[in-house]
Amino acid sequence: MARAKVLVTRAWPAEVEARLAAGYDVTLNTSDTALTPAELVAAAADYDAILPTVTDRIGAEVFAGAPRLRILGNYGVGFSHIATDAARAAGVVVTNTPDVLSDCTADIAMTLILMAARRAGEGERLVRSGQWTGWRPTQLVGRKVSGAVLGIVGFGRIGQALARRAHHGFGMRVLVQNRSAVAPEVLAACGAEQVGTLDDLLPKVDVLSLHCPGGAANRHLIGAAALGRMKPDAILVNTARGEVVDEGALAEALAAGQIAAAGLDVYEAEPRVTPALMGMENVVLLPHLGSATHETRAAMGHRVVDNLDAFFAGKNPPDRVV
Ligand code: 8YV
Repeated sequence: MARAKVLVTRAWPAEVEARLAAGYDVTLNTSDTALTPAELVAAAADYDAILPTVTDRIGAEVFAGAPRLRILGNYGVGFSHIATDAARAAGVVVTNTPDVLSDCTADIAMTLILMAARRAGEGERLVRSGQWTGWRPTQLVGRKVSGAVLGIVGFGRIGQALARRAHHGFGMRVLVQNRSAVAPEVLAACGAEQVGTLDDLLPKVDVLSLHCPGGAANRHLIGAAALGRMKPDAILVNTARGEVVDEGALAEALAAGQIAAAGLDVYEAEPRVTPALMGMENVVLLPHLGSATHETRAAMGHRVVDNLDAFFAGKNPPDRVV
């Protein structure tokens, strides 16, 4: 039987590329250049499987006509870059990679909390500039993280992993806002308390960390109105999806002192960042590093291939989202 034809849209960890090459008629992206929209449409006509990342906008046009494409094995847990309704209508299966990146993404959220609260980016820039004149009691004084109140929006696997770190490692009080009721034992495991609505949560927290899905439903969930309900000394952290935060409104809120600082790993139009944020000392900007460890990136790749193997063996892939 002919091997399934598989396209990998970006360069992946070598061990996973080798596993793919052993099982499939695979096309790798050795130059690691993002595909154009036209190349993605053409690929859907040529391949049984495409393995995209967050840098590939898989719009409805990819599913138009009668593509050869049968499965999209997304490399990543978030899939708001894929037009899932169009995939469903075309009978194309979509899978993602949950679990394996929860710890590392929670680590990056904690990194941003600490960097924003303790002014680590500013400090690093000061040292590198050669302008540091030595220790002073009033230099780069930030806010204490231990014991502060952390608000978590979206209490899935990553939100819970952050709550464990924050509560057990830093003695933070954790408040949670989630679409559905969270099981009492899940809350108890990290001393967390669920509040009713986002509006209830916002005025109560010293740090707000976002862990909900992206996409149309949560677009600009944190905009001018939400930012206006936060404390003036609060910190906003986003490791979820860029579209959850209205970047323009965030820049205005920071400039007006409505909130104190922000830490961002994701952006509305990656790799572009709202220019006003780029010049602000109280904003920490990371280049979408959430899952960027050797261990996790390999595990994500293997998770995609596990899904692919199940699909082409005629089984339901374990991480099927469409
Ligand atoms: C990935 C992420 O690296 O998994 C996700 O949703 O945001 C990142 O950790 C990225 O999406 C790769 O496609």
